[in-house]
Amino acid sequence: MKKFFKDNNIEFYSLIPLSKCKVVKKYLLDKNGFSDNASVIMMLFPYRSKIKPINLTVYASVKDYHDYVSELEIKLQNYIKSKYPSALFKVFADHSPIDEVHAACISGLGFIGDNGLLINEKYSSFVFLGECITNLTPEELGLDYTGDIEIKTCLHCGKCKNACPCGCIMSRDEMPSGIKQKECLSAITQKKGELTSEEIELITKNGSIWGCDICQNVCPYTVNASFTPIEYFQGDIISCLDINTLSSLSSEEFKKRPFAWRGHETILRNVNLYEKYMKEECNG
Ligand code: B12
Ligand code: SF4
Ligand code: SF4
Repeated sequence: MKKFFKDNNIEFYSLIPLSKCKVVKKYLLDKNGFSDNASVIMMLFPYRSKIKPINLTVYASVKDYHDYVSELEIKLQNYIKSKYPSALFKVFADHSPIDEVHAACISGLGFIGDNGLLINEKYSSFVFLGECITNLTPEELGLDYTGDIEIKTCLHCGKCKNACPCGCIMSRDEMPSGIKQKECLSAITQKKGELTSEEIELITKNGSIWGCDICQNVCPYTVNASFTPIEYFQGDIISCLDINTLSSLSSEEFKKRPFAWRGHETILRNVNLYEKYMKEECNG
């Protein structure tokens, strides 16, 4: 497996037993035939390139990471099945049986910031998380389980909490800690249907029509963070999404974008809101 990761530019990975993870969607384990004895290879995929998007978040400006993960799964399948034809394994990202931030943290791949995200020392929080769950043993995988690691925390500098436009970051000394997901601007940009005037104002005034990067951009760990070495995230970046760019996308091209899963109408509504706001700003 080490050779596979090297060949695919995957720098941060770690093996842990599934029994150590917080299972949040058990049906995904059952559906794929995994027992409690399975193992999890957690992986980080850095995705921030040198191109800084203008009205999108970094994750919305690059090609959809779900497609990247599907391609990786096919490569992994060929690799593993050539040696272990009856091996059981599946790659998940996002729609996952486990709490991925927690799993990456206990795997030693980073620590959890007060903004609720996994922060890696080299790439900061601009890393997608994914995992391969398998019934292969550590010996068969050629990897060792990561032992108990010392859980680090972030600086608790308060910058993310102060900058959050929705006031939804709770620091660790508040209960409950973490973020209030319904109020997070990232969730608001993804809401279908009509928005309230407060929600419209939040979307137009905070610089992104899909997702929100504010608590990541202000984080001190982001200042000297490295850019992605993964080619998939370096090309075909949309840095500014306006009506012309959106309407020029063929349906095949549209499907490759991270905002496609919500349908055309939701992103079109946000683009229209943004353009209207920019026009009003220019007219004084
Ligand atoms: C639902 C969801 C959202 C929701 C709610 C987010 C939230 N934080 O609750 C919305 C739409 C708002 C959202 C937004 C974003 N998301 Co999101 N989201 C998810 C998803 C699908 C599930 C999260 C969840 O509900 N987990 C379960 C609950 C129980 O966890 P929780 O309440 O957050 O807290 C747990 C952990 O944080 C952990 N924990 C907390 N503190 C500590 C401390 C220690 C010491 C330990 C060990 C554990 C621990 O334990 C808690 C309880 O289990 C995950 C993928 C996944 N399957 O995990 C992606 C995921 C968390 N999102 C991701 C991303 C990229 C984002 C955005 C940055 C996108 C954007 N640019 O707009 C924003 C960031 C918002 C933010 N500050 O969190 C990435 C995060 C990558 C990273 N570096 O951490 C994930 C992992 C997807 C992926 N596969 O890469 N997201
Ligand atoms: S993503 Fe934006 S709204 Fe959500 S917690 Fe971070 S700063 Fe706040
Ligand atoms: S901005 Fe400060 S408090 Fe927030 S996650 Fe980064 S180091 Fe932690």
